[in-house]
Amino acid sequence: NSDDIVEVINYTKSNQAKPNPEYFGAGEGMNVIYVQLESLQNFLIDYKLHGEEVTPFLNSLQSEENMLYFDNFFHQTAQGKTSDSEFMAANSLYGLPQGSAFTTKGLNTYHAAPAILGQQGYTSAVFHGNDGSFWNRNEIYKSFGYDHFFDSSYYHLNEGDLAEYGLMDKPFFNQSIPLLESLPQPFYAKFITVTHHYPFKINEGEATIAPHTTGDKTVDNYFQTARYADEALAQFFDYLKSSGLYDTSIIILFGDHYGISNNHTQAMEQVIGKEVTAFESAGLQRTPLFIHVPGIESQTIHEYSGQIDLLPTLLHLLGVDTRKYVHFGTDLLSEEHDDLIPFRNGDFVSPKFTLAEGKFYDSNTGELIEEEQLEEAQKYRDNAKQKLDFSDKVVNGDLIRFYTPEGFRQVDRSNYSYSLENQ
Ligand code: GP9
Ligand code: MN
Repeated sequence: NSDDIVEVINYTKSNQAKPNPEYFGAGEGMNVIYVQLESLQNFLIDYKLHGEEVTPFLNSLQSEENMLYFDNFFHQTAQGKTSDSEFMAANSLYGLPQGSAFTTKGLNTYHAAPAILGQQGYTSAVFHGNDGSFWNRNEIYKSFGYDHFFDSSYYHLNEGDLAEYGLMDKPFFNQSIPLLESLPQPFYAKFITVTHHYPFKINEGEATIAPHTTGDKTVDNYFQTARYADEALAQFFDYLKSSGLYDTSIIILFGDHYGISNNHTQAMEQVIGKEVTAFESAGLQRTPLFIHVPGIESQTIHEYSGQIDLLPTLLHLLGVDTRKYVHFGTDLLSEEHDDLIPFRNGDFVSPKFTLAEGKFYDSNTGELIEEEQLEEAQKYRDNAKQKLDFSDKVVNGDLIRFYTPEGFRQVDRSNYSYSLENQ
């Protein structure tokens, strides 16, 4: 009931992280361009196969100007996969432990990024080369307050350009350009890529690196579609630079979730050259995060962080006060950022302890912890569980509908329609 939201607000308020004055408002008024990189895991960064870099473009971003790279950023998705990562990035609420909140909670009330920014003069849009009904996107995006959703019906789907889940990334980005240019600025635009998706198939003519040699087809091909995704992204960046958008936009790139599941442990041991214990497997849930903000100094940041942290981080960069919103993550550029990163099953990572498959590890050594540390580690676990439980309470109870932050207008779903005919 409506009292429950008060308890939640008290909890999230007491866990807020003060913005870092060095970054607060650093991107005020700028466009926002999100790129969700399908299945891209962080072990690919700087990985060499047959003596070649697999993702030379992403690698080069580590030394790009005005770029932050986070090498301890984790995906926190569960069965909702891509949709869970979107859900967290838009709301700083956790996805559900089972199923997908996108599918089952599409009609809930949300205070999502497009709505918050929409009320500050931003135009919001999602670009995705798959059918709009996939993951119930065309419904939940209305609840999030997205002005536009350019799904596959807005793109030319030439037969040779199709991947398992829609348009291949290169034609997808190319064809997105006129759509992007049709938006008034400032905009909040999100691109969801698809080529680098299980089972990682690619035509021979498109492949520019030979597969890996582990003998596990999924793992071996993973490197070829990763290379393609990297090239597609490089092309998109060329456009952003030549059009001038690069200098007026915050750009956030992140991997949505793992591509190689735990069913491929043996092959992964060959890939990373060490035993894949439960601890290593938790570590493999790192996905890359890059944030470009014109004018800031480049840095590689080792802070432990997760997808739940993206929204407060972005809002603070834009100079938006987040105190009145119900967020379960914290600004990862803040001195007070919370570096306890829960996974959806109650496991967690943090700089000190990792809980993986029910066992506590020392995050530095990867060894099981000593008996005398157990009590402290259990507190971490309880803390992680509390975050997940509170978030589930909000999502399952549709509690946001009982709370209207001052100066915010609740989203009216009937204002939104994405079909091509109505544009
Ligand atoms: C489908 C694409 C893939 O439109 O986003 O979703 P996933 O299978 O990765 O959750
Ligand atoms: Mn995905």
